[in-house]
Amino acid sequence: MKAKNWLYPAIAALPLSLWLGLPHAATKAEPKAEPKAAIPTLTAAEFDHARQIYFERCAGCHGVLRKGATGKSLTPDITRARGTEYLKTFIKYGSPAGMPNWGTSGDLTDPEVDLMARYIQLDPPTPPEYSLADIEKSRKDILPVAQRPTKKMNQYNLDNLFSVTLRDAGEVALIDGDSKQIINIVKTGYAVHISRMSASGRYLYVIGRDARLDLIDLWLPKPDIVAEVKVGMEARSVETSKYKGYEDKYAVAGSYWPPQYVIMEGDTLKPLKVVSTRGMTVDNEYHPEPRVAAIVASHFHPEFVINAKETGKILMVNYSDLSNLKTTTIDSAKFLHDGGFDATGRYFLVAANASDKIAVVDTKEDKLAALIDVGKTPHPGRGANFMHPKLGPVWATSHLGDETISLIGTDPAGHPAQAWKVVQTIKGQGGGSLFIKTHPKSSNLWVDTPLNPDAKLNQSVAVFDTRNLEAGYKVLPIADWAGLKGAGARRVVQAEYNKAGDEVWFSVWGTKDGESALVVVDDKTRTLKTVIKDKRLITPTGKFNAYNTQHDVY
Ligand code: DHE
Repeated sequence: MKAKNWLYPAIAALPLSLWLGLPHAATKAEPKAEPKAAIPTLTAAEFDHARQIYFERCAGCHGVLRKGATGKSLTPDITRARGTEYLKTFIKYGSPAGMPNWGTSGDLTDPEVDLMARYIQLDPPTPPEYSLADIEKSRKDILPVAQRPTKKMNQYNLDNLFSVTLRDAGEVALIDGDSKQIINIVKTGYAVHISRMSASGRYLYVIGRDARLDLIDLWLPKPDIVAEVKVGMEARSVETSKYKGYEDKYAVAGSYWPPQYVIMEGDTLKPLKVVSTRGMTVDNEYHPEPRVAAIVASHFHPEFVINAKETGKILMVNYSDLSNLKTTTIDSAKFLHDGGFDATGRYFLVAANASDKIAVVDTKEDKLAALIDVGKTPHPGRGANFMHPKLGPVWATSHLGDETISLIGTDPAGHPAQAWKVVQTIKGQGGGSLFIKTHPKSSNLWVDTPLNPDAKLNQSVAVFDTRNLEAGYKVLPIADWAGLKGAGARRVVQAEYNKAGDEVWFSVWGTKDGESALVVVDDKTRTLKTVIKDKRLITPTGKFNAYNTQHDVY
């Protein structure tokens, strides 16, 4: 029996038992503490199938070693005590605190729900390590630098290009934001997580969950991939050097497994330095799997801001001398996840989601500016910056675990009384929110709720007027507007503005075999502008407007 080659090509040659790092579950002796009857058994084929589903659906929240982060710890001592029936219910129906309803959404069949409930009662397999040599071996110079154009060779308005993740297709769609036409559909890694722009706006980097990083050259007559590398087994984040003098020079990708980051040449993806994030948590306990969550590039120093999820350590990695790498380690709170800059670009606000806190880093002074208690499981995406009519500049986050939206004051010089405090809490539609968004030219604040188990909530979006938050929100039925055929999930996820800030795009995330769409809303009138439908738009989720992503506009 073999590991699934398409997903882990670099280790496909290894015997499965080595890749699992454990005796195979189907033949494994029972753990000592539990009675034999309490431990489910899986056939080898079932185990392989479950491991694949776990990677695709569960590992992101619960961790490869299942020690928990955004999701709860699922180590066998806990799962066996819960038992198969309890676990099946949870997996099938989800919870308002953010566990997706995998069964009722149609993502998993009943037998798969049953399989996963049994699988997570077995010991988690440990994947292998991945060295710089492994990374280099995986690299493909598809169009070498010498053969690339020296100027832009197309007529597209690249500032208004959207890179759209087609999650289950393992592709991104490059869409012309002006004409709404698809420019190209590019084959990428599995379930691309984010897209990031190089400082110059020429290169687009997309990272798959399977840690495949693709470099897209937007200057080609038809923008396409020019280099590719696999940086690990599982990843979520990528960023490029933005400091003056280092524009487009380096890229950095963080992996979930192995827990490490790699700094590469920006235009070839040649790996230059790999650094492990394993070590002590902020509570001074060793953690074997501190996964790399959000990464941003400092505008004040030649530094990457790298967030190690499980340790709660924020690493300010100075890339000016890679042989003598200087890193300032900032202690914050455990379970760092996603975040964005304040409107000035000086402060980086990141959710320590399972700690219910937002950490604020001063990227000029390389210090923790504050650690702020917010609602349950904050999940801002990059967050939303706007001018509060009474309280000055604020940055906002919504939450996975409750319906609140926390507004945090971000102007210590002009509004010291408000700085780094939750200055107002407003209530949205419900829990299960993932992303909140506004634009400097807009007074709309959009809050999605794609992980709320109630279809009414996960198929619509709430919008507030930032000039009058007390008036509450209006609900727009985005999924209804998409007019999709057939049944199944159609979660409305992640608002993203165009460059001008006068329209806002939503994904209507359908099933893999069904229809999905992008819905474009006129920001001023909050009415439907257009629906982008195409049979190639399979499960769209994240969308990244080139200009807004390049310039940290949100
Ligand atoms: Fe994400 C951002 C991790 C599930 C869509 N997501 C991020 C970031 C991290 C992360 C670390 C910040 C990257 C950065 O800024 O450098 N996401 C994870 C997970 O671990 C998790 C919880 C589970 C998993 O298995 O991956 C997870 N994320 C999802 C989804 O299910 C989403 C909704 C759909 C999808 O495509 O997978 C999803 N995540 C996104 C998007 C962003 C993101 C769209 C960027 C938002 C932005 O506006 O910047």
